[in-house]
Amino acid sequence: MSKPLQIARLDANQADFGSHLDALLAWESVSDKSVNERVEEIIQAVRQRGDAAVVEYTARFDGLSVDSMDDLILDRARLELALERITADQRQALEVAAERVRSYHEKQRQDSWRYTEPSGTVLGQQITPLDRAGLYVPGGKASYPSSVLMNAVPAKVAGVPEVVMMVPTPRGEINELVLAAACLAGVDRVFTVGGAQAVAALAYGTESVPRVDKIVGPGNIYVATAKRAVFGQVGIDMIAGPSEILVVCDGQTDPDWIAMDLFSQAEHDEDAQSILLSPDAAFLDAVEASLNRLLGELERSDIVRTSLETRGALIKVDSLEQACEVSNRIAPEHLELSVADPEALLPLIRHAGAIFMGRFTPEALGDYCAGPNHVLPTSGTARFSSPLGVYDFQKRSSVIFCSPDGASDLARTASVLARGESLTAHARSAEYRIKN
Ligand code: HSO
Ligand code: ZN
Repeated sequence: MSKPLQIARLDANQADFGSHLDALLAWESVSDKSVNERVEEIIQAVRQRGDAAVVEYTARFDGLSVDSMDDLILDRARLELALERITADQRQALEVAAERVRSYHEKQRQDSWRYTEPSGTVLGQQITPLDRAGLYVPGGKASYPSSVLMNAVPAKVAGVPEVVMMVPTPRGEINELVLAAACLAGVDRVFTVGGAQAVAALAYGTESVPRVDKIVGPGNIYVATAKRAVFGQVGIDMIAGPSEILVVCDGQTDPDWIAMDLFSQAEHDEDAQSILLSPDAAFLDAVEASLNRLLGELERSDIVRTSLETRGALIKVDSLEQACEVSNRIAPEHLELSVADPEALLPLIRHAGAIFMGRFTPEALGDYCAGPNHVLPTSGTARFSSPLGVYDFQKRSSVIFCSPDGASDLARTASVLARGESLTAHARSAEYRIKN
């Protein structure tokens, strides 16, 4: 028997609950000065020396000594080869997931619209996709084929003609599942480059890497810092914090199921956060027992233990309604409503990245194949932001057409406002269009 799990037990009605909760939620993305400086240096080198700098950094950081950038390019034929190399089961699962993610995201596509006023003036909004998107895929333990689908499929559904992917392959280790997912998602080109140098190449372009308009996808501290640094030159998605799950349970779900749901986020990394809220104290005890019994069965039990002991909590609430209030304060990335009647609680939830309804909807299904995106706002940012979606790869342009009559009318208003701002040219430009 390994030592018992030290997970925090709290009561939402204890006097100092607020400060306990704040301490539990506190998480700062490390913004290390030395990381900033090194990232800045890499970005400048890639801007100035293009491919040569990318090749050098790839040799230095990934232990890949290649002669030129050509050796770091994987074309569509190589992606198709990856599809052949994975098992039939894996291929089928990826296909099912890609198809479900695609159908869900089709619904998000925004269409252009317009309306005509009685004067004949037409107003509207034209929707266009980005020309080119860049997708970063981490190497190592966080290299997820499912994330390739979640990032690339919405871009393709939006109509982005070219999706370029960057994935490091330290010492030449290639993840065939990642390439197979890229193939199914319709990724156009892949470079086996990672880190800040990959972000810099996407943001500024090199002889071989085309400059993109937006960079999406998770990454380590170097990648996140580089994305922040190139923001403005290109668009970026969110800067993702550690994964989180909040489970609200009425005490009637099998405690083993809830324990495993909590583990499922904790196993992402040591900083991940798993919290359970229940009005049933005996149920919290039962889940704690399940956590202790099942922990040793996990491949990543060390990561899970650290995550649960430093950032996890089992919290007693008065009622499911109070659980929803606490949940709104947390604004979790993932919220499971593991209760008999989740529909009754749904209207009480104001801030959550994704809401999993009922006992048969574990977050893991959403992570892979339910259809909605698994790139979600973390660290309380669900208060003001939304899941990654097709809309992140579409832009809006306003469209204005004035008929002669419409222009004449509008010009009177514009002229008054322009003169109030002492902008004579604006006023006269408008007044030329007034009919006399
Ligand atoms: N739960 C992660 C996504 C993921 N899970 C990928 C498994 N693979 C996002 O918070
Ligand atoms: Zn996950």
